[in-house]
Amino acid sequence: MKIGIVGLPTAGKTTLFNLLTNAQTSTSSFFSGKTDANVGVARVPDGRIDRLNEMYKPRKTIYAQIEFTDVPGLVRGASQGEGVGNQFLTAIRPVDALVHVVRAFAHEEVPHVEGSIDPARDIETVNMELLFADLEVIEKRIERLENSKKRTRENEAELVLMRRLKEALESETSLHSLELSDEERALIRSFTFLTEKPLILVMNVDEAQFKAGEYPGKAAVEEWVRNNNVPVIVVCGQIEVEISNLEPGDRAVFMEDLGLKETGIERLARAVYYRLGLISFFTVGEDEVKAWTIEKGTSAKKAAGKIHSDIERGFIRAEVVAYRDLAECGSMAKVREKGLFRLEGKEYTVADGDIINFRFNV
Ligand SMILES: Nc1nc2c(ncn2[C@@H]2O[C@H](COP(=O)(O)OP(=O)(O)O)[C@@H](O)[C@H]2O)c(=O)[nH]1
Ligand SMILES: [Mg+2]
Repeated sequence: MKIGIVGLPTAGKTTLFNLLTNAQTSTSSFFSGKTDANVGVARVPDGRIDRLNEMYKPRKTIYAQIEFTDVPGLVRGASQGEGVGNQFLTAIRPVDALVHVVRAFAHEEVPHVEGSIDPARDIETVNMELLFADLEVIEKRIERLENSKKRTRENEAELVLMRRLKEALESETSLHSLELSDEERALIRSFTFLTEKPLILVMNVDEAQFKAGEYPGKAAVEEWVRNNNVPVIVVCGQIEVEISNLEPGDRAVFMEDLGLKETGIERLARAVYYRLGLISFFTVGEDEVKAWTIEKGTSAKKAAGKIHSDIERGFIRAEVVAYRDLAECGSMAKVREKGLFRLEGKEYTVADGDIINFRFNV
């Protein structure tokens, strides 16, 4: 799974990227003018894997992973060449979802590019730049189709669709919220439009705002979020950096003092999974404890195919235990004793947190 991080300069994108991927990419207190993207892999935090790890003490522990791409800041007019332009957006064309980091924090030494803190305005600015980037692609395509001498029936249909997309973007509707048939979605998939991607907002607040549960323009942001059906999670980049610099043992105390049950990174990972309709199942053993990411609604047989096509092909049955049952019972023996060990067939819909052992025959 791939996620792109977008936002204005100095919103805290690279700070978040470093936290997620344990990278040491330098952040900057001004618009750095960089034009290349940072790419890194984040381990999806999962307390269930931590616990399974303690139980099985496997030789290898494999968490789910998300690849993050951190691109330079978009500025107002980037599509017209302002700042460093918007060509760097090609780096996030292949991603599955966008995380938009919005700045709410105040910081005297780090001026905001627009001179003031106004998250709702910034959300609009970045959205407009994403709309413009898609519009540019669509206009080129329309021009090509219109100018081609011999147009097939498919070309005609595509032209009609492209004009519809153009109209939507011009009225500031993202392609994600546009009603399209499955066929139409399939037709435009290869264009990898940015506004078609699921979006998650990360509001980067400072410590005072975090503690107060308030930030400038919160009401306007919440209205935008409701109207556009986009999840927002509030994170304090500063606190997250401090947490990540602590020894694991000190972390819990520090977080408890702040009234935090989870880090912002954990909440973000969960929001991404939820937004993309993803769940995890686990395979366990002395050799390896591993998290596998699948779409909600996936059958046991298809899930087996995630591990290996042979296991899918030769699927016999799935031995399933819910993580929560194992955690409560404390051991597999107890799980069996209580009758919580299940045998499921190929049509079984895998649930989040299922621990599965596939029986197969090839
Ligand atoms: N006070 C405060 N400063 C932050 C926070 N997040 C980032 N910064 C600072 O803001 C500046 C810009 O951060 P950076 O991650 O480079 O932003 P980017 O341009 O969006 O990648 C850096 O000096 C960071 O240290 C935060 O939550 N609070
Ligand atoms: Mg940056």
